[in-house]
Amino acid sequence: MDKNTITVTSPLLPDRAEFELLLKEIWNSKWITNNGSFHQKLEKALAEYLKVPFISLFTNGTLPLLTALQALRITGEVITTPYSFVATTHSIWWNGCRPVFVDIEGETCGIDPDKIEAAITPKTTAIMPVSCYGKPCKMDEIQAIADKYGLKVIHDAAHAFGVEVNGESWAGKGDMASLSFHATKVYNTLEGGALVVKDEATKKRIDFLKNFGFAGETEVVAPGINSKMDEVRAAYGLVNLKHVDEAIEKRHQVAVKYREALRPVPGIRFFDDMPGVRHNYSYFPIFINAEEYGMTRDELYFKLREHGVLGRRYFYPLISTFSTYRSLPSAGAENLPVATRVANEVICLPMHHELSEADLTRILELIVR
Ligand code: T4K
Repeated sequence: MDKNTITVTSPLLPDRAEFELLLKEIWNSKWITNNGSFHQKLEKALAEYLKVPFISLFTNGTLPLLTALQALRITGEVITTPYSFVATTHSIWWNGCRPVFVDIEGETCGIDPDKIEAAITPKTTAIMPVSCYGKPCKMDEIQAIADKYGLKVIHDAAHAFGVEVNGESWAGKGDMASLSFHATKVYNTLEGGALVVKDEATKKRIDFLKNFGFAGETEVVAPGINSKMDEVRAAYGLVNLKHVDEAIEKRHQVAVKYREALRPVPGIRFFDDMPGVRHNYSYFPIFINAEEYGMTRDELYFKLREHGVLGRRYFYPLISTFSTYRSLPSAGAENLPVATRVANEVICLPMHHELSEADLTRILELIVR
């Protein structure tokens, strides 16, 4: 890739000297996976950082979703959003359940609680909302509906690392919440992820499930899978955690500059901070009204690309339009008008801790007209 290319994100890398010291410890101990000491330390450090009671590490952010559905014994139909990364819906499918798509609202790009009840059938057992871009979805309303109908809530919080609402961790919301520590996320462990759970017994069950179902040397208590994080990634994660607040602050400064420059531009909408929320600025989506802006979303997207600015159209196309899912009864565009419109308007602008003033000037000169 040309060195002048500006990518949508850039991974937060840990201090190498510090990481190498931990690597030496791993080499000396010869303990490289299966709940080693760095794995245990990272679980403890993350539970403290995220202010959550219990957390179980995974190899990525897809397997915790899959495992949460297993652990909660979800069957039948699961209500979810089409406006997400495809892993959200795949996790439902891999559990032999049917995804039921419900439209989103424009305020957070999360599932619209006002449209959930109409999608509930006798087969519905769970709701899987997503806090898209790290914006807190309308969880109070979603949880109230779940409680009324006896449904479980599996919260895909892949984007919401470190997000807090009125001092409360957003990763604690839902019966279980899943996080992604992929390279493209605010906090990464190369690949990685986690499941946040509410009590020790549930954590124990999750820990069995991610280790083939083993409960001790000779006892298998469930049809588990292998999704354990290894020691190298756990050590990397421990060092990276020290720098994540600084990275979030740098992202915040980028958001402030984008907003300042884009606010006067007709036809471009973006999110402002929400009151009481500690945001993580994981993405900076803008939404283009072609008529007012004088250019379509795709015209702007390809113009940016031509000039080496690689924004991304997260989340276009909608999951419901992929060939695997488009024949589902809930997948039609007429059922999903807001998601369909938003997917056609969005560009996520480059957003990371290393963007320079010169990068921002280059990006904004291409957009502001
Ligand atoms: N739920 C939600 C709501 C999610 O968004 C995701 C993942 C998941 C669940 C599942 O979590 P994981 O199983 O992935 O942990 C990316 C990521 O692969 C994916 O993690 C993420 N969501 C999704 C939204 O985006 P791509 O295909 O867009 O990534 P890629 O490889 O095109 O990278 C984008 C840019 O990032 C590159 O142009 C440059 C930069 N980059 C990327 C990588 C991988 C780097 O600088 N270094 C790197 O190593 O999917």
